[in-house]
Amino acid sequence: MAEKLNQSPDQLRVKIGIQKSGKLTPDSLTLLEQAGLNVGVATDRLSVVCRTFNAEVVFLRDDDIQNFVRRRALDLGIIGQNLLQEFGTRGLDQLLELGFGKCALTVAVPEDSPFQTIDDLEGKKVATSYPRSTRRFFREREVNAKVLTATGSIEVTPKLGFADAISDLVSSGNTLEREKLRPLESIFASQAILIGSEKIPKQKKEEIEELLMRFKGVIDAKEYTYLVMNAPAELVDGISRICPGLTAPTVIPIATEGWVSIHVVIPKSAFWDKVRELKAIGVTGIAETEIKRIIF
Ligand code: PRT
Ligand code: ZN
Repeated sequence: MAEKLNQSPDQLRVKIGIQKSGKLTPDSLTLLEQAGLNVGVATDRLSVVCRTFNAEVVFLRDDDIQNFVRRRALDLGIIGQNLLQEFGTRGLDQLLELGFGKCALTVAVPEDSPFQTIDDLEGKKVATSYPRSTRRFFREREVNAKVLTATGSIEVTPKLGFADAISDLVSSGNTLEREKLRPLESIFASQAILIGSEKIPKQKKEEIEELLMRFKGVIDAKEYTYLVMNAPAELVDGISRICPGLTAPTVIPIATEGWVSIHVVIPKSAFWDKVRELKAIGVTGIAETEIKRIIF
C-alpha cells in the first residue's frame, strides 16, 4: 500500500497496447469493451485512459507492441502469435489465446509454376516479411532456399521476378487466389494472443489478474451456449443425461401444472447434436440464447 502511495496515478495504471489500425484492431477493441474497458472509438488518439478501470490503452503498430512489452514500457499487449514465432518469447509471457486474427504463415508459388513440394524450392528465391521463421522452416526441411525480405505486398513479388515463391500470412486465401498463387505448405498457424511482461510490477498484479479473469470470461463464453426449454417434469432426468450442464440443469416450475422450464449451458459445438437428442425424447420448444461471459 505504501508503495502505491508513492507512485503517480499514471505509473499505477495497467498499460495495454493494441494495434492502432490493422487486422487486429476491431476485435481487440471489442474484447476490451466486453471486459469492461470502454475506450470508445478513439483510435485516432495515441492512448486513452479508461474511465471504468485503472488502465490505459495505447494504440501502436503491432511490431512495437511486442517490443514495448518486452522492455516493460507496456504491461500487456494484443498481437499475433506470428510475431513471437518471428521474434522469440524472451521477456514475454503468452497469457491467453484470443480466438481471433487466425491465419497461417504459408509458402505459396505461382499457379503455373512447376513447383509441387517444398523440396522443389531448392536453390530458389522466397520473398517474405517473416525471414527468421521462413529460414528456420527451410533449414529444418534441409532445403537450401534463398530467403529475401520485403515488408509488404509480398504476393506481388513473383510477378515482378523478385522471387520464385513467397512465405506470407494467409487467412481467407482470397489474396493468393487473386494473385494466381498456389499454397504449398503452411509453416505455422497463428491467432491473436494476449502477451504480458515476464516481470509484472507488484503494484499492478491485482489489476492484471482481474483483467485476465475478465478476458478469459469473454473468451470462454464463445465456447458455450445457453438452452432454455419447457418440458413435462418426467422428462427432467432424460434431459439432464443429455445436457448435464456445468453443475446440473436449472429446473424452474412454470404456470402449467406438471411442466417445468429447464435452463442449461452446453458446448456450442454440440448444439445440433443435443437438439436432435432432446427432440428424440420428446422435448419441444427449445430456445438458445448467447452467453456473453462465463466465469469458471
Ligand atoms: O501497422 P502495423 O504494423 O500494426 O500492421 P501490419 O501491416 O504489420 O499488420 P496487419 O494489420 O496486416 O496484421 C496484423 C496481424 O493480424 C498479423 O500479425 C497477424 O497476426 C494477423 N492476421 C490475420 C493477418 C492476416 N490475418 C492476414 N490475412 N495479417 C496479415 N494478413 C494479410 C497477409 O499478409 C496478406 O497480405 O492479409 C493478406 C492475406 O489475407 P487473405 O484473407 O486474402 O488470405
Ligand atoms: Zn506490423
